[in-house]
Amino acid sequence: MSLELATAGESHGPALVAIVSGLPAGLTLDREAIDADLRRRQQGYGRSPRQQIETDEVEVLAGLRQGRTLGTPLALVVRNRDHKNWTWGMNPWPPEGEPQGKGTKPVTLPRPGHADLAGVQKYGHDDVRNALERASARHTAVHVAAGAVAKALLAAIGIAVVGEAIPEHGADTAAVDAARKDRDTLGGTAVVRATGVPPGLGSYARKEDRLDARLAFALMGIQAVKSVEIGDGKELASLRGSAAHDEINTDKTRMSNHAGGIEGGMSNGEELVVSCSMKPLPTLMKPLRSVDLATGEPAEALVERSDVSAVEALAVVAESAVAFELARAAKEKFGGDSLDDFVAAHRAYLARL
Ligand code: EPS
Repeated sequence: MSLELATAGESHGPALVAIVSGLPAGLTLDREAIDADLRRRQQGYGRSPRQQIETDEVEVLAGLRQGRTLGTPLALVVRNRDHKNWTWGMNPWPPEGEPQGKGTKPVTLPRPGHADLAGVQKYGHDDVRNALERASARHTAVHVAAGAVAKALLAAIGIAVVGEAIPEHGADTAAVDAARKDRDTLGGTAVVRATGVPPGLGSYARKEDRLDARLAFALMGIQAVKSVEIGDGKELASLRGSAAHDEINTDKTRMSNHAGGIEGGMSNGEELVVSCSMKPLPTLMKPLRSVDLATGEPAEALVERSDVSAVEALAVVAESAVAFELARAAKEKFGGDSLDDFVAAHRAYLARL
């Protein structure tokens, strides 16, 4: 059974939820390891005051018994603590009593660069909040919880995945301070590396199977990500073939790793190196020009509490996305309804190689 992830949840609604299906039975999960990744995602210089409200922790509702997976769908929940301030405005049901708290008035000032305008046009909303709540990067929290589960599965076959922010732009404290002073925002780049990846995850058989295409899809699906590179990425376009490719040693390792560990849509046994870059966040304290959807008049875009930079969080979210996609490819390759079967298939494959 393939590893799949489904999520739901609005930024200021009661909770974010995820269902991970296709996990083998018998995988031990460590609640503290999942919560540690959730905490890592909340950190980083330049985050919003929202992070002082949230203390993300995972709850498991199904699929786990006494810390071990049952081979049934795993249901994860991360509560939005800020919801207590939005119980009227983000109530799933028609709220009772007088409007109170946040989110009671319709938002009509779409932010350039956010999902606001196209979101209300597409779905026919008259309140931008109906679009922005789900478009918010808040929901990456539950993706990180699912990624931590994927990392546990990968660890069983010796694969480790680590993301880090490149220390420039939104991951540079001086640049963040300067942007905050100017009431502006910053983007930046995160690199994810995976070690222990055996050759042959993914396939050249169909474009949907290609590991590079799948990683690009997973990373481009993260809010604000605008580009993805595998290995040396677009820099390879300016090199000659003789300088771009990774020559092969007799033990089948490589003399270099320009390819970032992927050739022909498959892992090649070298370290996997993938990077992604995010644009500056679109909620500006010094708003850009927009339109008031209620009046049709020119207006400044919505100003509300937000991050100056979320690049450090991107590194954790990207790590989770890569981990989930690698776990999915590993599950396809090695199968197994139980963890023992999965691990045994991996061991037999390495023995054959
Ligand atoms: C976000 C806007 C901000 C961020 C949020 C993403 O939310 P708020 O308006 O509630 O301050 O804090 O990120 C998170 C809440 C989080 O946990 O990462 C957006 O518009 O994408």
